[in-house]
Amino acid sequence: MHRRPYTLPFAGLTGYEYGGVKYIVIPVAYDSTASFYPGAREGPIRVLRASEELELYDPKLGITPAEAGIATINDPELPLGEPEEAIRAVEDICHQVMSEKRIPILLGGEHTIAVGGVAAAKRVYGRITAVFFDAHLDLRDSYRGSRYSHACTARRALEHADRLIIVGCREASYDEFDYARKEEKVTVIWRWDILESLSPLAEELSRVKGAVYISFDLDALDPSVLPCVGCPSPDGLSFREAEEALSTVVSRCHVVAADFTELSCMLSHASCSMTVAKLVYRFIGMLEYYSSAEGR
Ligand SMILES: [Mn+2]
Repeated sequence: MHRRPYTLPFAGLTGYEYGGVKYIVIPVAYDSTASFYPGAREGPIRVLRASEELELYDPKLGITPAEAGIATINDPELPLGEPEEAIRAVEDICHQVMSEKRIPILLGGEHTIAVGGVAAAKRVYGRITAVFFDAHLDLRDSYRGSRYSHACTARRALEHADRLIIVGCREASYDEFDYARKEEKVTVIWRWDILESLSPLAEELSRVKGAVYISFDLDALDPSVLPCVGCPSPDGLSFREAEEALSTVVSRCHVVAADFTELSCMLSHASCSMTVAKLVYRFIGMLEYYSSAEGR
């Protein structure tokens, strides 16, 4: 006998035939290497539950993003203690979705799942730029004995990405800082670089060619906006800054996949899952808004 509860659909959207949808939400209830607050595996279900309360019309964008078709697949069963296998499973699912020219939106779960997403994007699109939003550089080669720790996410993603832009960062070990400075493929746009304007990000993106994968570690946001993350860090992005930064990427680049990770439920706060649901839905709205404007 095999029992697995079916996941909730994002924004309560049911009734879509998988064949007709453009956006595939993939809940990834994976956490295995949390070093501060655990609980990220509860993140996806909380976001999906909150997303049922979203208004489907987005008055800021003036569109109904749901009309493009958003389907949610059942969360994959992942080997929690086997990070490499779990990442490979995420890669396989993303590869399938992207091979069908659909856009996977991963809901984490631990940030490490981004490695699977970036690897799949590389396989499908050939050249890939990863744009990471993160309070941390995550460029350690290994952390507490694991090369697949959440603290190594960007370093592992670099094994697949042609370029990596890390945005909103404000925490790093000296070794990571030094590595980022020396590694030609990496550009860091520190939190203090974008306090006044997002032009350093826009300028960097003007040099990007080919497909872009966005990884949004939710600790990029300020803890006053989103306290419930695995590894909070002060002086983060406001919700509006995050929106504008995402819009800066989406309006300039061909975004092929994204993840939103590290919502932790240990510090559960009623507004947190709704904040994430809203950010994800607005992001899908931006993709839709700019793709219809440019006929992508
Ligand atoms: Mn982080």
